Amino acid sequence: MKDRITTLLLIIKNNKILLAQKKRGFSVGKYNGAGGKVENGETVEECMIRETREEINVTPVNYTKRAVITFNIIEKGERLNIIMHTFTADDYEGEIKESEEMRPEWFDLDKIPFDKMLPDDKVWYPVILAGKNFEAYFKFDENFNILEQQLTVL
Ligand code: 8DG
Repeated sequence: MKDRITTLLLIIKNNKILLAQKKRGFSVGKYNGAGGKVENGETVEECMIRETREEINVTPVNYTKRAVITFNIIEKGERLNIIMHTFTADDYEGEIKESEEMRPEWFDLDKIPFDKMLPDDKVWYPVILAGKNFEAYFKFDENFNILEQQLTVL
């Protein structure tokens, strides 16, 4: 089975979280952190910083790796593991700006729009927000329903 390495960054500052609404791609209309696929020769950290600059125009400050989440999905009829290295940052440099890909927006931590997010997010965001690091696995069917899930706090 093929693997795809990706990153995600959540900026959490002053009791608010910065999410961004995807303007194109597989999860159009949904809110997510900044992130994308690791490119050739790049470390996951370099990818996380590059994707954040490209998508919301800021550079993360004080970031930490918090989780590795594996999404086992079906793409073009084949099972694929998307491995997502998940970071948080408590600050950033620069000015937050909308890009062609994402429209950023701050949310209170108790008003995260899970109904407009991918279905696994409501499972693992509370773990991150509780300050814990973890590893998780989600298996999806072709309609992005969760078939199996595991989460281990580290
Ligand atoms: P491209 O469209 O420019 O080719 O791609 P990209 O920006 O490099 O990557 P992408 O495939 O659009 O990135 C998908 C992002 O979404 C990446 O950060 C990983 C993340 N992601 C999933 N599945 C899930 C999920 O179920 N929940 C969350 N929160 N994020 C997810 O791929």
